[in-house]
Order: sequence, then structure tokens, then C-alpha cells
Amino acid sequence: MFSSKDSFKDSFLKRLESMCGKGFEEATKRDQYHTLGNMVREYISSKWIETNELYRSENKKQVYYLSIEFLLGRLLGQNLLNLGIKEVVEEGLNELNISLKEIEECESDPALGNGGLGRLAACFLDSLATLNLPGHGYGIRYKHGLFDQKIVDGYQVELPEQWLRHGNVWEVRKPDEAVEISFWGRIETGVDDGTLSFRHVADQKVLAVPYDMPVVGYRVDTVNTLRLWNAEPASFGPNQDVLSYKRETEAITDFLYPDDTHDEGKILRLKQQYFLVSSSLQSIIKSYKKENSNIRDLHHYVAIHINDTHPAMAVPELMRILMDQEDLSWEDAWHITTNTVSYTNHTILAEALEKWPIYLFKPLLPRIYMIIEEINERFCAELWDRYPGEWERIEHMAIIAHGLVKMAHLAIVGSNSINGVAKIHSDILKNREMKSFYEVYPTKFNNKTNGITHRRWLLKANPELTSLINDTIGEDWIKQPEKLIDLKRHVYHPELKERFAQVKRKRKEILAKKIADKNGIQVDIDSIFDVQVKRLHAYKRQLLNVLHIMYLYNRLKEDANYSIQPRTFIFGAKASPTYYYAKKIIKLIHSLAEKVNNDPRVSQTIKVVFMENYRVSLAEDIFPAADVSEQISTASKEASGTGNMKFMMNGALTVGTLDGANIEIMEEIGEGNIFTFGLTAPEVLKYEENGRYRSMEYYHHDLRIRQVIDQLTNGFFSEDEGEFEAIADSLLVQNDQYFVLRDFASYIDIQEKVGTAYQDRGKWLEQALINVAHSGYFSSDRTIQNYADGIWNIESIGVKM
Ligand code: NTF
Repeated sequence: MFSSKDSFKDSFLKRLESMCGKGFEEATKRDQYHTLGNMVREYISSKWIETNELYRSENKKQVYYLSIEFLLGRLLGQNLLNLGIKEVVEEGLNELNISLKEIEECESDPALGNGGLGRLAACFLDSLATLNLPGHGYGIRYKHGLFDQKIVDGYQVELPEQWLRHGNVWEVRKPDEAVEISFWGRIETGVDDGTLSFRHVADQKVLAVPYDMPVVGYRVDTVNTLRLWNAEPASFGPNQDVLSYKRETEAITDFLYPDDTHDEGKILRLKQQYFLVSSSLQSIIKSYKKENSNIRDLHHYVAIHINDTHPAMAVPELMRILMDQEDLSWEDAWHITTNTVSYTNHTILAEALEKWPIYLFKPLLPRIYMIIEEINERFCAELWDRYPGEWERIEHMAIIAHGLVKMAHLAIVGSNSINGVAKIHSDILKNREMKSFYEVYPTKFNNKTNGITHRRWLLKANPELTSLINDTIGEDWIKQPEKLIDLKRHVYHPELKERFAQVKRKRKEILAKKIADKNGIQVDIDSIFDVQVKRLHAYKRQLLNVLHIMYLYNRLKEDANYSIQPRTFIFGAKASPTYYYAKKIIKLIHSLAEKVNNDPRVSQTIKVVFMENYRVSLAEDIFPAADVSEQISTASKEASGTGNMKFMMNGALTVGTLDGANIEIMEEIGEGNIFTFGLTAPEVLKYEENGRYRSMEYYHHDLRIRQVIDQLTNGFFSEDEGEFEAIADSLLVQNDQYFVLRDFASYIDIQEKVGTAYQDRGKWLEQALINVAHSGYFSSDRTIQNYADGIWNIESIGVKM
């Protein structure tokens, strides 16, 4: 079907007719998308079957990556690329006068994740398959992914996302592999051979039906599986309120939890987590038992990774299965469980550390709660032996305390590896946040610096730069991204620099056109495209960026001779629907944009653009067009960041704090190729300890600061002077938790340097290319190989068709 362009055209036309019941002329773009998508899925299926058979027959260790989020992005383009059939398809379609790009845009952008954590999981799937590693994702098939963001009068409005409205060509429903999940009810106690046994008798059963999606490796025959669970009614009884039962069960997989830092809708969220964990573990154990007779060997064949604490109930659930269903003793079950499970921490923000009230947890999941209690008691007893009399320490480390179940503690105690996602983050875990645990389990803690798949963020997103790299150093880097470093020998060649400049220009033009279409704003291609795209959060400090723009506006207004390199400030960000402050910042960006863009003189130098509904597909247009990457979180707060890597890979220069992976980016490219500023993590942590920071002093002593803060509340932006009061209050009344004012002056300074540096075009291009050359280290292939060797102990299995 894809062997040549003619055979492709032929099959495509036949399939279009049979699938859509329409002739070529009547078929819509979406019909064409569905036709092509189905053809590709079918083409994948033989490799998929082969991979599964090989995994069964080789019977080697496999990893299951449990994650409440997989932020996949569109799959058609990536699958065509990975399968090596993009050209055939593109040429064939061209001859039919169809643009592949337009067809690709018919695919909805599956947003089954909030941000960094979910996107990381998606990058990992791509790398696992490409490295021929037997590893699968397990997640939830949310009917509605992350909300669609609409901006109305500068305010964010959330609309339900509907990625499944037109079906999903990639998924295969597997009703025969459905499993039952138990909620509520009571525990039955029995006696077996003189030992107590327990069984959860549920009040509510929910059916978990798997939908499998293929994960295609790049130019290999390996096709792994992403299994997404859908919640449905298990069975209907005679005297049942059918409607409410149906509604209650289906609600479990209706919505993605639209936040990555706050906790709400607790029972539903708890249900989602157990639903994911229980269905995944039941299915993993079932398939293990098909090939293996001895459950005691489980950890030699199975690794279960929990992506943050959301799936931490994997620990008690595996214990439950091993004890209540497989009849193992506590000790044996514990040995197997702790050797199977590993855990990644993605944030140290206190509000994101999951703690569940017992009064909610215990009735919903009585047997799981009972097991956690026992884990806790045994753990506390060990602590007591080690630290006799140290009540406070033990209380602080306990899994259950003060009416709460602490999921991070459960995850640490129950797993064999705990990793952070960048060096500094792992160090903070060891030396501060989880110090007491590190003392007890020094060998469990480790670092795995995040990565991104260069196949989506460079090959797919930026084909222009990809060709340039291929022309310069060949194509080996695609399979071995560390080879991107070969570019380094060429970065001083005028021809390469010139061609790179052309690529960047082209990509800026594409984005500028998008901005003109969507926002009605004309931006200057020769201006610096200065971009901050990420979730909206106080610690990420979009506000610092805004205050800098306000400062520039004031200077430009006040001083007719003030001249700087023109800049276009581009933002993209979703705020959690209940996060009042974050939504105010979005409004502020819009108010600022209105002021700046409508000022006839100022707008000749700077412009402000907010791009609505930031998501993976939009990101693919933004990263290639960026000149400057804003990574300006308060030091110590951004665990790693991965957007920073995507910008770097596309040749943007970073303006950043010494936080997360920015530090490792600097180590790779050298201090001279990055613009760092602001407090360091130890300085921030010291302030937090000694409480000596007084934001008011900065307000009083720095006129620039006073002016911009006053403008928040003096009617400068809005008739309603209260509109941005909460923002001003966060900086002054609440003493500026994220040190925006403390870092303001050094941010202004570094931004001035950026402006000047951009004017030395030759040097800027070299620096951009140096960024690209060093980005190979930040490929998720490297990250995944580190997980495979250092945590999971799995080896690649070469699928060959
Ligand atoms: C995010 N955490 C961190 O905030 C990012 O710094 C990091 O790059 C990614 O994880 C991936 O590791 C989350 O998304 C969450 F949910 F933990 F808040």
C-alpha cells in the first residue's frame, strides 16, 4: 500500500470510497484524514502483532509506565515519519492535489495531559519504541482532555475539549480484556490454614475497558502499546437506578483533571487514580501469568514505573493482588512489590504533594487503606528501631499522619528507585525535601535528567532545520542524537550560518502569518521573537516578563531617543480554571498588548502577542520560530523544564535563571552561550529560611519597579482600578513569594544584553547553532536509556519483520 506513490494513490482512492461511501470529488478533508489514518493504522498492525508475539516468546523483562497523563499531540504526521512513508504519501497526495499538511490538521490534538509531566510521558513512549525497548504506557482514555482555551475580552474562558468527537483512528477497543474495579463496600475476614485472609466486597463495580494505541518506533519494526482505560458500567442489577449508576461510572473517565498543582474534586480524582492503577495491574499480572508459572519471579520480568504520585496506589494494589489473590505472605508480597515499583518525582511545590484525607480514602478503598495502614505501621516500627524516641521525626516521615495519607511517602517506601528530573532537582530532593528518607534509603535516590524526543521537536516540527543538519553532517544524528555535536565543527562557516538564518526567517514568517490570521497583529520578522510558552503559574513568573515589557513601554514613551532592537513578545499559556491569580495574569498580558500594540510609536519597536489555546500542535509552530527562550522560574522551583530543551534544539538562545535543566543546558553549551540572571537556588532557599526578604524595599528603592507596580492599580490599564490589585498585592502585601522584584533589576540588565547581542548577527547565529549542536544530550533517547539501565534493568529486543 505504501511501496510506491502509485500503489499508494490507488489504495487511497479505493479506501476513500469504501470507507466514506463517497467519490473522490465529494470527500471532505476529514474523510481524507480518516482514510489515510486507517491505512496507516492497518500498515502498523502487522508490526504491532509481531512485536507483541516477540515480547511473549522472548519473555524478557518489560516496563509498564503508569501515568495519569499522556500529552500525545497529533499522531498522523509522527507515525508517517517514523514509518518512513511520509514522502511516498506526500508525493502521492500532491498528485491528487491534496496537501498532507492540511489533512494532518484535521486530526484533533489529543490533550490527555496538562503540561510537562504528561508531555514527558509522551516523549518517553517514542524513545522506548525507537530504542526497541519493551515498554508500554498505561493511562486513562479521558473523553475530554485539557480544556480548550478561548480568550474573551482578555479573559480566559474554558470550553470542553472534544478529541473523540470524530472517533480516534489509532485506537483498538479490546472488550475481551476488560477488568473489574471495586469501590466502596466492606472487608470480609476469613481464616485460611490458620492465617487471616481478607477480601474486599465492593458496593460498586466499574468495568475498565482497554483501548490500545500503537506506539511506532522511528525506522524500526518495534510497535509498543499505549493502553488507555475507559470506565463503563460493569453489569446492571434488577433493582438498580440504572441511570445514576451509568453516570457515576462513566464520570470516572470523563475529564482530565485540569490542573497540575492544586487538589480539588477529591473523590473523583481518587477514583481515577485507583481506576488506572487497578486496571493496569490486573492486566499486567494477567499477561505475566500467561507466560510464567511462578508469581514469585514477577520482579524479574516486570518493572512498574509510577509517573509522579498519582499512580502510587500501585504499591498497595500490587500487595493486594499478591496477598489476596495469589496467596503470598506479607513478606513475600512486599519483597516482590518493592522490587517491581519505581517512582519519579516531578515537583517540590508543596501544594502539589498529594495528601488524601482518611475520611474520603478509607470508605472508598477499604482494602487498599488497610494495606497502607500496615505498610505504615511496619515502616514506623523500623524507624523506631533506627531512631528510638525520635517521635517528631517519625511523625514527619509517616505515611499516615494527622488524618492524611501522604502519597509521596507511600511511593518512596514502596519503590526501589526514586528519581528527580534534573540534577539540581534531585539534589534538592536528597538534601532538603526528602532528606529524612534519603538518610534511610540512600541508594534508592538518583537523578534522570529529562529529555525530549527530537523526532517530534526537530524532525517533525522543523523539517527545514532538519534538512540543513542532514546536509551538513549526514543523518546519523537521528538515531544517535549525541552526534548532533558534529555540527559544532561547522558553526563558524558563513554558509551554514546564512542557511540557518534563512531557516529561522522562514519559520518566523510561518508563525507571523499565524499571528496575523489569529490575532490580527502584524509582527516584524526582523524583530527578536521572544517567547514564553508554558502553563501559567506564579513560580514560572510570566509576571516578571510582563513587568519588563511595561518597563520598556515606559522608557519608549518617556525618552524619544531610547532605541532598542525591536522585539515581539509572544506568550502562550493555559491557567487552571480555578487559579484566580493565573487568570489575572492572562488578562494583564492582554491589557498590556492592547496598550503596546495600539501605541503608534511604541508599537514600532515592541509588540505583545498572546497565542490562544497553547497545545502541542501550536507548540510545533512556535519553537522553530523563536529567537529567545524565556525560562525564568524562581530558582529551585522548576524541577526541570522541557520547553527549554525544545527551544534550544531549534536554535533559540535562553534567557534563564539557574534552575532545573537550565543549569545543565548551560553546562553543555558554556556560560557564554546563555543569558543567566537572578537569584540562585541556594540564595532563594536561604531567603525562605531566614525570612529576610522584604519586597517593599525594592518597591521603595527602585523607581522603575515603583512605576510599573503603580501602573497596575492607578487606572493605567483599566478603568477598573481593582482589576489587577491581586497582582500588586502578591508583590507587596504578600511579600512577593517568588522574588519577582528581587530579580527584576538583573532581568532588565540581561535583557539589555540580549538586545545588543542580537545585533551582532554573525555571533548570534553561531550561538544559536551551538545550542542546536549540544541539544543531543537532551534527547529523551538518552534519558530513556538511563532509565532502562539504571532503574528498570531492561534490554532492547530487536523486532525484525
Ligand atoms: C513538571 N511537573 C515540572 O514542573 C517540570 O519542571 C518538569 O520538566 C516536568 O514535570 C517533567 O518532569 C508537573 O507537571 C507536575 F505535575 F508535577 F506538576
